[in-house]
Amino acid sequence: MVKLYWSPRTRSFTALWLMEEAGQPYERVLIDLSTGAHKTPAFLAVNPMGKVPALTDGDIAIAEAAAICAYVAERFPDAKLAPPPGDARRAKYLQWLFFGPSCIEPALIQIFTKIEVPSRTAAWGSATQVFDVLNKALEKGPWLLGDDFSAADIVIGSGLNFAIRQFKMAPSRPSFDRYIDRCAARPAFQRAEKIAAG
Ligand SMILES: N[C@@H](CCC(=O)N[C@@H](CS)C(=O)NCC(=O)O)C(=O)O
Repeated sequence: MVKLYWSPRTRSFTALWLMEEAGQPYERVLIDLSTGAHKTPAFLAVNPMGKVPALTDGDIAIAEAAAICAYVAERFPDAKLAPPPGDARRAKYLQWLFFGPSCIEPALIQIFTKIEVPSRTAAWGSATQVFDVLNKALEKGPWLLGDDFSAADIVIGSGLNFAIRQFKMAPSRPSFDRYIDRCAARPAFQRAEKIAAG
C-alpha cells in the first residue's frame, strides 16, 4: 500500500490533496518535524533531503511534491489525473507540473528575500513574469488544461493557495482568486484540509 509521509502546515498538503483525488487507499505517516523525525536514518532512506512530503509504494520511495504528483497520476490511471503518453494535452500538463518547483517556488523566494537576479539569467525570469504568465493561463479556466482537471492543478493550485491565500507572500489577482476558489471547492481538497487540520 502507498504510504504518505506528511506533516501539517507544510508542502505535504499538495500530496495529501493528491491522494484524496486519487481515491485509492493509502496510509498516512505523520512526521513530527519538531522531534527531528525527518532527520533519522529511517526517514532519510525514504527522502535523503529529510523533508516532507515523501511517499513509499512497496519498495519504491519518492520525494518532491511535484514528482509525487506525476508518480501517483501514472500509478492510478483510473483517477484521470494526467493525460496519457501520446495525448496532445500531455505537453502542457508536464510544463505546468514543472512550472511549480522551477518557476513559482524560486519566484516566491525572490520576493521573500528581495534578492536581485538579472531576469535573463534567472531560470524563472522574474516574479512578475511568473505571475503574469500564470495569470494568462488561468484567465480562461476552469483548469490549466481547460475543462480537464489534472495533477498539474494540484501542484499549481496548492502552491497558489499556500503562497497567496494563506501566507500572502505575493499579491493576488482576480484569476488567482477564482482558481483557488475552484480548487478549494473540490471535495478532495476539503478532505485534505480536514486531515491537515487534525
Ligand atoms: N522541494 C520539496 C520541498 C519540501 C519542503 O520544503 N518541505 C519542508 C516543509 S514545507 C520540510 O520538510 N522542512 C523540514 C526541514 O527541512 O527540516 C518539495 O517540493 O516537496
